[in-house]
Formats: sequence, C-alpha cells, structure tokens
Amino acid sequence: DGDSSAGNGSSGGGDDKIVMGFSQVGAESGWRTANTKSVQESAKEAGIDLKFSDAQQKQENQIKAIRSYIQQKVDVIAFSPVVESGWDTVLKEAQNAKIPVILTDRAVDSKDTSLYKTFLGSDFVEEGKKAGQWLVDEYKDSKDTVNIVELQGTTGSAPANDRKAGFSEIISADPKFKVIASQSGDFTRAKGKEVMEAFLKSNPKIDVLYAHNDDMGLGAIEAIEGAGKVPGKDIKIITVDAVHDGMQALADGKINYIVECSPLLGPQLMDLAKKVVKGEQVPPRVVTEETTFTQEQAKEALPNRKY
Ligand code: GZL
Repeated sequence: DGDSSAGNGSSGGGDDKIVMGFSQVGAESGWRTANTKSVQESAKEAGIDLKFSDAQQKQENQIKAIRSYIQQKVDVIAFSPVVESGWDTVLKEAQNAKIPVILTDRAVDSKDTSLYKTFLGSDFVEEGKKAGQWLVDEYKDSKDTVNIVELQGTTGSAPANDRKAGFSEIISADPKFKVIASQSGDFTRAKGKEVMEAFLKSNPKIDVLYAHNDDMGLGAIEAIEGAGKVPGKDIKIITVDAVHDGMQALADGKINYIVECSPLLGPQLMDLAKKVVKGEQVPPRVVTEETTFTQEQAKEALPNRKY
C-alpha cells in the first residue's frame, strides 16, 4: 500500500491512538477562533491525540512547530499555512520522516504536490467571484463610476491572493467599477480600522468597501462611523466569512452582503487523517461547502449559527 505513511505513533497516548501535530496560523479573527475550536473538539470526538500550536501569524513559528512534530514522530501533521510560499524544505523533511501532511484551510504554492496528501479548504477564488457578482448585480442599472476600496487579507496568503483575483475578474467586465485603493489589513479588526481611516482621509468619494474578512469589515465600520458616514448606506460593504459578529452587522444593515467561508473543518480533517495514517487513498482536494448571505437571510440564519 505504498509507503508506510505513519510515524510510529510512539509520542504518547498509547500505541493505538493516532497522534496529530497541528500548526494553527494564530488567533487573528473570529473565523480563526471558530476554526481552532472545530479542530480541537473534532480531535477529541475522533479519539485523536492532538498536539496544537498557535504561530501568532508568523511563518517561522509554523516551521518550528512542524519540525518539533517531526522530532516527536507524530503520525500525521496538519496545518494552515499563513502564507503560500516557503514551505518546500520543511515539507520535504516531513516526507523524509514518512509523516503525511494535510493542508487545512489555506494552500501552499509548492510545485511538488507529493509533499502533502490533500488540501481541505474553501475555494477562495470562488468566494471573491461571489463578492464581485453581488456588486455587478447591485449596480446593474447604474452608469456612474463606482469607487471601491479593498481591505486585503494577510499579504502573501492564499485567501488574500485568491479573493482579490476572483473579485477583480468579475468586476473587470465593467469599467465603471474602479478599485481606487487596496491594502492589507492583515485579517484583523484593528488593522482594518486603521487602513480604512487612511482610505477615508485620502479618498473623498468611496462607494463600496470589499473586505477579505468580517473582522476587517467590522474595524472599517468603526472608522466609517467615526468619519460621520453611515456604513451599509453611504458606503456599501461586502465581506467574507459570516462569523457571528459579521452576521449581526449584516442583520443590522451595516454590512450589505457576506460570502460565507466555513471554519468548521474539524470533522473532515479527522476523517482524512484516519485514512491517511492507514495509508488509504484520499482525494487531493476537498472543497468545503459554503453559501452567501443577504441582510434578510442573516436575520433568519443568526439564531441557529454555531459560531
Ligand atoms: C480563510 C481563512 C481566513 C479567514 C480570516 O479560510 O484562512 O483567515 O477568512 C482568517 O478571517 O483570519
């Protein structure tokens, strides 16, 4: 059945329990908090011994964590790469140690796809396209220029690159859409507020904000209100994630549209890990199910949201 892909699982928890080393990006957003909870709870339910580390959004901390999991001879490594590039060396070390790797949430740009068994996560280009399509529909009867500012996610991360690409692909169909400013807010509320304040100072006419996640959108709302403008009316806002606080702002009319990005990857991750440790084949790509929300849909969905 090909290489015996598991380590010897000798790092605690008895020899029959699968040991997983997980390197998490950080705790930068409501999405990340929900994702961490999903991974930790699912490991418990699956009887998997989880070793978990928070990299505070630093790639070198993730590389250190992966190296320590290799030293500990875990059975499987899973991680959400904070940025797309710079992983080949450490992933080769895991491969040489015969420890399978599962990409969770974000992707890497390694050419050698044998370095990981599968990539479980959203299609971020699709998410960007959905955001762009809402805007095209919203302004279909208008001839005027639409001035857009964009709060990008973490520089170099797959969601930032792909949400930007998907969005601009759709809006480039009509020259009335102009992205007049685009800058990273690092997926956090604080940075989103700071960058939006700068956008407001240097751009007298902003019609739309496209924020790559709810948290930056929520920070931007504070900046917009601080400038005496009405979010959702004076400046239309589209965000991605659909975490609780974003959905509340959507229901309250401060955000106009949210493209969902599901953080609940835990159950699928644990199923994939069990298969991979047994040396079973798994699909190279598992795309998560997700939808979109208008203000009305948010009001209906809010009471039953898990996060
Ligand atoms: C997307 C995930 C992103 C979220 C942000 O899957 O990597 O990182 O959209 C989070 O909220 O910080």
